[in-house]
Amino acid sequence: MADGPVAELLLRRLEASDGGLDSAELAAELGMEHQAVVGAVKSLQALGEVIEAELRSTKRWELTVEGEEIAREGSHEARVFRSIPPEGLAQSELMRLPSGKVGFSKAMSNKWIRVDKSAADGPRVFRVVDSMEDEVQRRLQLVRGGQAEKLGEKERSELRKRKLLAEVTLKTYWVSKGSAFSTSISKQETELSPEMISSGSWRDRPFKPYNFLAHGVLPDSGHLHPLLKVRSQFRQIFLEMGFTEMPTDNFIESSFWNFDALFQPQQHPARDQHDTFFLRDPAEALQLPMDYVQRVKRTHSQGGYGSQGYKYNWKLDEARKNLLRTHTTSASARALYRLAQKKPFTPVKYFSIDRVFRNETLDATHLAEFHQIEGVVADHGLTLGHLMGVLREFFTKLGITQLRFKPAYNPYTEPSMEVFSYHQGLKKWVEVGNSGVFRPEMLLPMGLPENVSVIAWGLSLERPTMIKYGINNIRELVGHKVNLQMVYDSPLCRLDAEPRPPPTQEAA
Ligand code: FB9
Repeated sequence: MADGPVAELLLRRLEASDGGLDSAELAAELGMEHQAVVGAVKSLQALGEVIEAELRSTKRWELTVEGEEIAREGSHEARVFRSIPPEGLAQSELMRLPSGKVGFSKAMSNKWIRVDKSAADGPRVFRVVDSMEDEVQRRLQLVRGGQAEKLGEKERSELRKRKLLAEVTLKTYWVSKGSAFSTSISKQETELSPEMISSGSWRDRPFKPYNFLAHGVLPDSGHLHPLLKVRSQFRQIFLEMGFTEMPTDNFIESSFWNFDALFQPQQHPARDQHDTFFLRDPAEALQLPMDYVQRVKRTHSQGGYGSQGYKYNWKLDEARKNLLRTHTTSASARALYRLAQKKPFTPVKYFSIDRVFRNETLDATHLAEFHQIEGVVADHGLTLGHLMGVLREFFTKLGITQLRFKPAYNPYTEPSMEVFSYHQGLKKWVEVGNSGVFRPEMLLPMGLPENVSVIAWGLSLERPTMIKYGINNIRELVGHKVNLQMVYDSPLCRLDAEPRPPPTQEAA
């Protein structure tokens, strides 16, 4: 028989039954595991209309492990009673018995035994009655025999309170004949083989119906971390806007490109241990374009290009110090310097998305590293208006339309603006980034033409990812505490679409 002996038995019982049968009762009758019958029901269901099977959940009483043991060995109180000889038993000795503690108090409350506290060598326990009925064992055996209904509610709840009995919900099937019911079912073909076609035997062979609703086995595949899903969305946005990605394949940077080239003075607080991870080995950058370095030195110490500079003694050693880059704006500086070497000047749009490192106080939204997203546009006569315009275009593609700009300060941009957006879900204005126009003191020493200005902005990758995926603590997103299931189950990221609630079970 195609689907195994259980299915055969079930069909014959169904044939014999009037109306239908319950899978649990059939299992009990056949003395087999309910699961085996459920397996047969499922395989017969897959054959189409042979049977109808309606899932039912029935509550029934089952003995717990301790209940099973008592049904076999007797109740603790009964065992205590039996262990007391006519001359009594020292209470201390009785308490050492496995059922001692529990049994003693129950036997006492059943007035089966008594304690003589004044006995010579300490309290002694004696029988009060000659024999007793182990009602508990009897009742548990009743349940074990499937006659739980014989017990009264009170008796049942007492046994449940003693954790000897538990009510379990059993999912059973009420099986009835289907429209194509027969006790003999031939194996349904699942494959149309060349032989069948050449022999024509396919014409009279039953084929298993296709289940087009079957989900199919999810192919084992890699799973992109949510951060990488959002990163590819941001990349897509920049590429759509005609930006080119800057190389950022160096976490280690010199103080020169990370700070000095950006006209950030050497005594700026961000340049000390508290904000920046400096390197012990390799401690110093050896390769620096010295002619350009001299111009940066002069701009910092004496000024130039219409700027008074910072009037301090700029030190090359300080600029040589290696560190973990604190922003990808260092990569922008390198890219703009390379651009400046190419004459004549050509306008460019650059972007970068990569890791930056800051020795900051750690909290729920800050780790010592994050991914910075940066956009840079270099062209003739760009103004703050152009910056606001490109920011509107950029954030609109993120699904963020309501923007507000707040004056801010960065050592390397003047004017600078923090960018805020009104977040519907959070019902508040959220800072979504920072931006500004790079200072001439940064651009002219590179060799960029006078009338070329460069606008730029930056934000993090983690913040939008946390908001998109509803993650409140960055450690759930990044680091050793990340639960990989979150990565496996993380839905596709559509930045410009309202976050959809995770699919509910029945939809799944
Ligand atoms: O990402 C940030 N916020 C943000 C961005 C997007 C977003 O999307 C939601 C889906 C809707 C939500 C929030 N911020 C920048 C703002 C804050 O989170 C801020 O508290 C933390 N900032 C980081 C730095 O923290 C020390 C975010 C990070 C940041 C800040 C500034 C820059 C880059 C990253 C920059 C820059 C810049 C400026 C001028 C020229 C060139 C670069």
